[in-house]
Amino acid sequence: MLIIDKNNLTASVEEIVNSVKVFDIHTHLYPESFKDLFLYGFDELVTYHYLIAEALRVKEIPYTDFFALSKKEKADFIYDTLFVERTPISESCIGVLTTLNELGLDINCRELDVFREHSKNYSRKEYIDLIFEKANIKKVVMTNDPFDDDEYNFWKNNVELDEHFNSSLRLDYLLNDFRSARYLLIKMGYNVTTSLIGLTKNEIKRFLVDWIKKTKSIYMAVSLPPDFTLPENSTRSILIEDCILEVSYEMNVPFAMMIGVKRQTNPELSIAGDSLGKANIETIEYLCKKYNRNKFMVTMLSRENQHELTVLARKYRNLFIFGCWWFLNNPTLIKEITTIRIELLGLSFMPQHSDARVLDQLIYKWKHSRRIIADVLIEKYGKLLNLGWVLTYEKIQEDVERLFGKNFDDFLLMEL
Ligand code: FIX
Ligand code: ZN
Repeated sequence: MLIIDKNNLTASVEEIVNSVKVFDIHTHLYPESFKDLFLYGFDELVTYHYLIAEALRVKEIPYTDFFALSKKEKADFIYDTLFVERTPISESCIGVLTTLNELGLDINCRELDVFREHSKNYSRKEYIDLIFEKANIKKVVMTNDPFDDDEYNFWKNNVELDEHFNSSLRLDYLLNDFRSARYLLIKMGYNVTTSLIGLTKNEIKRFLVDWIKKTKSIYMAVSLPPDFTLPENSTRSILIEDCILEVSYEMNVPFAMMIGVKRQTNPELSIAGDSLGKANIETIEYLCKKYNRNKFMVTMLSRENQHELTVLARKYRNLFIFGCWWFLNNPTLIKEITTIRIELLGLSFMPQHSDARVLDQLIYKWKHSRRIIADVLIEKYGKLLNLGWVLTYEKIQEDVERLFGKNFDDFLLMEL
């Protein structure tokens, strides 16, 4: 047993935070068996939609001209704009550099073909292993959308799964565009009418059960706009209250709500055109209270919602809060939000998920977050030491294991 004191605190926490493997519970990654959906390598890294928004903000080129470029041309354009003409100082730019650095590449080489060639030295399988090892990841959760044509076909053809990739059933289309989803459900063999009568609800539940089983999803998920409200008289509310929550309870598959995204604020920016807004916390309160035997996972996109969401989690153990989502995944906000959560909840939440779309991003997303989580922990453990509390290396390791995965495993197993 190693006793922690002021002299070894910082080094011990850093060592533990860097060495505990992470369960990354929300990503947009796929294993190699999903062919073109599996994104990796330099061009994908540099054409991440976070960087598209930053580059098109400062270069006056028609959006359509940019989107007409090939992947390689887009990467050249973004690299020239953000890394050559300017200093790459934003979080997403630094992320690219952190990733290249960790892969052992010289970030000042400026020869993009050198960066491009690097991933080609490995088979896809080897590259996944390399990135998981560098990022120190145990498992990731994919975002699996049966309403997406490409993805649907992989599942229909019994795509090979990989034990490092868990699934989650994504229901945006069903809940945010039921009219269009209905046609696809009919095509998939479910007898769904326009009015949500008993038969249709049963068919939707049948769809949910079938697809949870087919994909082996460990939770269902949806992203929702800032004005998401329950209870209300809407198709979405009927689908959630009468279909999803029933299946979620019966199958012990939590319902994850990612709340606060304003889709296509600037449609010309395509995937980079989404924004955010403050949402209504009462909706989550209503759900946690009324459906107190259901499990809810929630992350919110607006900074303004973070404090009230954390307070609500103190009131309901069926509410699991996770991650610093998307526009919150910046050092200043991760530090603030993680501190608020630790101060109000102790260790009972999941501080981060990567949201990685490109395999290589796991490296920087987790390296940057681990640094901040370690800083927050060092400060709090320091306070305990000042009070004379006896801390051990093993205990800190247990704490970090909770934050990096065990809390979520326990939540899945919890009996309500
Ligand atoms: O809805 C989501 O899961 C979002 O995370 C994404 O759609 C978003 O585009 C993203 O990549 C955020 O990091
Ligand atoms: Zn996401």
